[in-house]
Amino acid sequence: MSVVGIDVGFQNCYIAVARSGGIETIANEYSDRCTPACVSLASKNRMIGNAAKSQVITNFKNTVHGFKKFHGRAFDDPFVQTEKPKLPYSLHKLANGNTGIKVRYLDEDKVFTAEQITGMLLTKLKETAESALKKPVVDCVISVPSFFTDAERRSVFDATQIAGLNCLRLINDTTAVALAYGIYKQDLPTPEEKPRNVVFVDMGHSSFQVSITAFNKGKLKVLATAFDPYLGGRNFDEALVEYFCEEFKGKYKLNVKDNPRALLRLHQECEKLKKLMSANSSDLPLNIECFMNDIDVSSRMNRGHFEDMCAQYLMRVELPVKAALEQSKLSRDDIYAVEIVGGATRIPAIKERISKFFCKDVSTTLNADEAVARGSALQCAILSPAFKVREFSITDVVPFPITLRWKSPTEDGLGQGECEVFSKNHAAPFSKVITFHKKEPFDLEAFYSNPQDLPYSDHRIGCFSVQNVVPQPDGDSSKVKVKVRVNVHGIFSVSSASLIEKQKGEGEDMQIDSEPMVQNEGRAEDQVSLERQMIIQDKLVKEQNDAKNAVEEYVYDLRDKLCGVYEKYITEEDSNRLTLMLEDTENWLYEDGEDQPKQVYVDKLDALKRLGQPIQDRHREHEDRPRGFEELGKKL
Ligand code: ATP
Ligand code: K
Ligand code: MG
Repeated sequence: MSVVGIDVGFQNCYIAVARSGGIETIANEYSDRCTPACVSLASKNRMIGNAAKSQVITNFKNTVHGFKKFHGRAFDDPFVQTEKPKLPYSLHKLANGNTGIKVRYLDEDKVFTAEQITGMLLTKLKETAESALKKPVVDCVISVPSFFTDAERRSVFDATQIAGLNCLRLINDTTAVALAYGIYKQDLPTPEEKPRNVVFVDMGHSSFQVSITAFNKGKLKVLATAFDPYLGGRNFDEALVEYFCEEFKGKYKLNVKDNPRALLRLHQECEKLKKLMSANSSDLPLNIECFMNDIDVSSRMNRGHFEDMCAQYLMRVELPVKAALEQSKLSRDDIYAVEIVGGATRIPAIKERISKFFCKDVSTTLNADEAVARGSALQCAILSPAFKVREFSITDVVPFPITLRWKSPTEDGLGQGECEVFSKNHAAPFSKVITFHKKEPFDLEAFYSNPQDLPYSDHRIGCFSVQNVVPQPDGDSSKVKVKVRVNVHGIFSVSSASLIEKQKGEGEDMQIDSEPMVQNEGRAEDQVSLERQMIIQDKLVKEQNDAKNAVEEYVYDLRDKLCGVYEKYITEEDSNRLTLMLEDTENWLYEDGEDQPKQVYVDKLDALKRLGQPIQDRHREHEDRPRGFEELGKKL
């Protein structure tokens, strides 16, 4: 059984695995521990991760990135509508109202759901984990932002199923970080002592999350979470992009925004510049050759100017930090440490603001990029029977209060009511039993209590119908016990209901029909099988490419050797004939042989090898001979 944790970031994904030596983050086939959250669709196959990122500019219409926030979101959602014009690829409204992604794939127009795109990304991450572990990966823990609502969580969960993963838990980013921080600490207070309170701050590319967590030996309890779901590194990139677009309009008369390729390049360069400014306070150059209309552009920027430009974003840093502290009811003196992770916390002005608020230096004891994945792998290890790990109990919180409203069809007025079943920062996972007195089936509607606080346009969670409720034999109402639950993934449900019979005091289970407000478009089985087909297609294309490359390599290798080491082992005439043949093959590879079935390349290579092998054999025989004598000599 696999023990894997995956941090699916807006920009960057990391995988950590548990091995006998402990938790390790693993590298992909590019020796990169970071896999870009990027999927590129093409006429024959898909490219995912690093290979897709290299297509961002060349195949911009079909290279999908920045899709994490489309999970479970309506196409008409204001966030989706503000993103849409900024994206190089197209969005499409799905039949269920959700956001679809429209691309050209296998020479056809295709619309994929966010679940499918994340499913593709997870397929790649799964394969990376499998090649590191050298065994199939199924069980895993995946991280999500702490502010993800029910619909977003269900959508990510569906994506894990599309990829054939068994997600043991969707863990909140900051909770994974807290686990990575706490599990190895030997000096935590005993359960009777006052807990150690630590603030965790994660600013990634798209969002800002804060949690305050209390640690005792063997356990952590999240006290509060707060967030700015729309504040992250990308805001700082965009500020730079805006600035240079304006400047280039005046200086070079260029309308960068009309040219998607140039705009994408500017984005990449601005992100690099932003990172450089974290380490340098001096004036830094920005140079892009052949930027647009054959014009080279150049400019300069420094940290002070950058911070002025981003004042509106920097101002927002304090708000979630303050909100978290208030909710935790702790004072600054109760805080033991402020641990920061996430790429964007490397911006000095952000660090300063956090540090100033707590009147304390921030700590960077955790790996800023890998802590979320490592914590997720630790959670997977705890949940997996296949792995022995220190016991550690985790209590998370509900990010937004949840209200339940009930109504029966006929009992009008009297049969209606509502109550808040989970308050903000209520412990999670958690089950509660609520008792109703009913004579007939009734409906329960769950929704987030405060729509205005929700970073999401729909505050409804789902509708649950409790079936088969009947009056008691004496005509009185029956006592119905309903269990409501926020599960291990942070997903709400009405998990069971039972009718208590007056005489016996025993419960009889009732049927519940549940219907979440937002459902994944398309049947799960169809999406799973489509993903499998695409995996097979990618594999075929890869095998075809490998076979083609093998022919090409052989041609180059043999040609080099014919004028080098093989020269003595072939007649001039044969050598000329073979060289001509190699040249023909090379030309063929660029013309008719550009796109042939794998077997054609295999046969081609065999034919060439039949001619090359005898020369190689003669060469090797000759090489081996003296060495053989030498070795013999030494033995004597
Ligand atoms: P999210 O958590 O929002 O889903 P993510 O997990 O993909 O996103 P991270 O990998 O934590 O995000 O961080 C990426 C962001 O950090 C990018 O905006 C990147 O430019 C920024 N970043 C990385 N290094 C630096 C640096 N040295 N200085 C400034 N910003 C940096
Ligand atoms: K990340
Ligand atoms: Mg992140």
